Amino acid sequence: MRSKLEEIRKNGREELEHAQSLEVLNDLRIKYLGKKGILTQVLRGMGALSPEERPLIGQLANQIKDELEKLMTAKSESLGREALRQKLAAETIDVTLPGRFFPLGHKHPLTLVLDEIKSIFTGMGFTVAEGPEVELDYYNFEALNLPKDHPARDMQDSFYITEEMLLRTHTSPVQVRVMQGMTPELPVKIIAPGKVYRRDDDATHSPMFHQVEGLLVDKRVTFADLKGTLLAFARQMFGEDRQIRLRPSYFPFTEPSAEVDISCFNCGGQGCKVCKNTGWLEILGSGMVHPKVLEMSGYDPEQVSGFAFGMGVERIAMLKYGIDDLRLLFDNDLRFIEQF
Ligand code: 2U9
Repeated sequence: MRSKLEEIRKNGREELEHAQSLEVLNDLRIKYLGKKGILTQVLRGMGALSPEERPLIGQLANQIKDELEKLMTAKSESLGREALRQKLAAETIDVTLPGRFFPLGHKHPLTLVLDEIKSIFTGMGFTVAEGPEVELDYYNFEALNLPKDHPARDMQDSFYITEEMLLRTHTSPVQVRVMQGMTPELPVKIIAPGKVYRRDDDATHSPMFHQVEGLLVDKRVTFADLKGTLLAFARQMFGEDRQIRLRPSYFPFTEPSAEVDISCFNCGGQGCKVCKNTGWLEILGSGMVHPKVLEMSGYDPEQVSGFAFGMGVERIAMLKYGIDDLRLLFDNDLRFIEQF
C-alpha cells in the first residue's frame, strides 16, 4: 500500500510538471483527486489494513493529497499567468490611431428660442405653467368668452376628439386652469408655453405649432404695465434699441386688445426686405383680460385687473434667424438644424 501511494505521488508530480494547459490540469485533478480518482480509490481500500497500519497509511495518503492539491494550485496560477501573457502579446494596440469621434447633439432652434423666451419672463418674475394638450371645450373656449356659437371659433378650426374634447388651439386653457386653481390668491403671474393644434397647413402655418402665452392678474394692473413688460421682452429678445408699437385688435378674451410690432431689427425701421418696407414686424398679440373671463375664473373684475399676451414660437424663431419656410423647422434635416 505504501509503495502504491509513493508511486501515485511520483506519477502525479510528473504529470503535473508536464501539464501545458488549464484543461489538462483539470483532467488531472479529476484523475487523482476526483470522486473516482486514483487516490480516493486507495483510501477506500484502507478497510482491509490492520489497525496498526491504518493510521500510518491514512496519514501518508493525506500528505500526498495535500501535496498534489498545492502543486495543482501553483500550476493553475502559473498557467493562468502564461495564458494572459500570451493573450497580451498577441493583442497589439496602436496608441497612435486617432480616437473615435462621438458627435455631440445640440438644441433644436425652436427649443433655443423657447428657452430664451422662458428665461426672459422668469427673469421678470413669471412662473412657467403647463397643462394638457387634449383639452375640454370648456377650458379651451367657453371659459375664455368663446361660447359655442361664437364666430371667432371658426378662426381656430380645431381637431375634435368628442363634442366636448379637442386638441387645444392655444395655451390659454392652462391660464384658466391656474386661475381657477388659485382663486382668490394674487398675483397670478404665469407664462404657458407648449404645443397647440389648428387645422392649418401651408408655408406659414403648421397643424401643430408652439405658443407662449402670458398672464398677469393683480390689483391695479394697467395697460401701461402690459406695454412696459412687452417692451422689456422685445428689447431682450431682439436688441436693446428696439421700439414697440401697439395697434388696436380684437380677441374675445381681452378688451381692449392690441397687436404688438417691433421696429425692424434688420433696418432699424428704415424699411427693407425683412419688414416688407414697413419698418415694423408683428411679433405678438395682447390685451387687458376681459372682465367676463376674470369673473368666470372666480376673480371680481371690480377689484382686480389683468393683462395677457400670446406669441407663436415658430414665428419668433423665423424672424430671429431669418428662416423663410416654417416647414424647415419640422423636416429634421441636419444640414438645416446644424446651423443653429
Ligand atoms: C386668459 C386670458 C387671456 C392670451 C392672448 C393673444 C392675445 C394672441 C396669438 C399670437 C399668435 C395666438 O399663436 S398665435 O396665433 N395670441 O394674440 N393671446 S391675448 O390671452 C389670454 C389667455 C388666457 C385666461
